Amino acid sequence: MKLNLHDARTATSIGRWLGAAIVVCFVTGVISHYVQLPPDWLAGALPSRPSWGYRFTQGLHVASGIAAIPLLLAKLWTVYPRLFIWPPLRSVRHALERASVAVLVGAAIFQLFSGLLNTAQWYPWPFSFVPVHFAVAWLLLGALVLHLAVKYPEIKAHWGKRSPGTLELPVAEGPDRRSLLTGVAAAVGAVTLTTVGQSFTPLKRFDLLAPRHPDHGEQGLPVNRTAAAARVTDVSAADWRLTVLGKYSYELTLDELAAMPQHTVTLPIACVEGWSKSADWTGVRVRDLLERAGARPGSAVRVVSLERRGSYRVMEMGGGYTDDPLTLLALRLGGRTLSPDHGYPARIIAPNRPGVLQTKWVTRMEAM
Ligand SMILES: Nc1nc2c(c(=O)[nH]1)N[C@H]1C(S)=C(S)[C@@H](COP(=O)(O)O)O[C@H]1N2
Ligand SMILES: [Mo]
Repeated sequence: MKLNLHDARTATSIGRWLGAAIVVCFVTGVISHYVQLPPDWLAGALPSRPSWGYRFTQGLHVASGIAAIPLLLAKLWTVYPRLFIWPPLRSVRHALERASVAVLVGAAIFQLFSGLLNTAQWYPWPFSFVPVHFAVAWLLLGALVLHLAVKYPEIKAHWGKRSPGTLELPVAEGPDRRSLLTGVAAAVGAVTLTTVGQSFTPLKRFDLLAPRHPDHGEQGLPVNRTAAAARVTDVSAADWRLTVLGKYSYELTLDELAAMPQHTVTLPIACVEGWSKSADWTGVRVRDLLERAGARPGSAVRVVSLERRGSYRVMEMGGGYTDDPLTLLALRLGGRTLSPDHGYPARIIAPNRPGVLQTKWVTRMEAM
């Protein structure tokens, strides 16, 4: 007799790991969303420390999402016979339950695969990723809470190690539950180990499957949008000016900027797409630039790039970041002049910020 692994006990065992991964992914995703697109009331309160905070939460977001993929596949395999139960709808309550499971499965598949494709910068869909991924996250959370409520009696009955009513059948003729769970755990371990090095650099030598390797890129740092893609390849040091707007607006040449007090900080680029890499940046403190324009300490700033179009041309940064001595308008990376792809002649680097907000090719700063 074959042990039936399409049962509630197996579904519960895999389901709790899947549920945990989805909850971690949801929480870190919401953090990422509000750090990247804060409402006005939050923008001024976002903390710039710990400097590795965003790297940690976003690394966890992408890792938990990737780990959830084999868990979701295993869970769907465990429960798929229920798709074909007959009669398909027994009552109104049953119809509603099936509809909620359809939403849950659809939302989970959409989130995990749209997120995975996003890490590869592949957007084969006609909508913009961030708002849709964010909205469906809430749909997924709602459907998950409903599912847990509906299934509570079954989950409770099968949660413990030795649940009553579960017959342990002979395992000789088929894979036993333990083997299945070990296999699923091995799959989760394998996809995690071969991708997590993209942000957790101690494991970078195992980074075989992630789209980015932290060491691959100019000046030892990956590049998301190149100078060519942003059409800012023809910057001339002689013509470039930094304009700082405030009570006392002023303009600086590149030489004048380089003559201001320079500071070196070690901070990561932590890309929303999942890769992170720390580097040494040298430049002028943003707070010194703002102070010189007569801005109050802790003023917010709007930063404008030379880039003509693109979602990251203009960036706003709250007072928590502008006041931090680690926040620089950087001119150098690893001791050398920034390469065009890394934002020559000047780019923002701030602690605890998503990579998308580390604006490259800066030309103007406006105290707010
Ligand atoms: N002006 C501008 N700045 C930008 C971007 C951009 O598209 N335009 N991309 C951002 C993104 S998504 C990331 S992850 C970082 C990457 O910095 P790097 O290319 O120097 O590693 O730059 C950010 N700065
Ligand atoms: Mo990014």
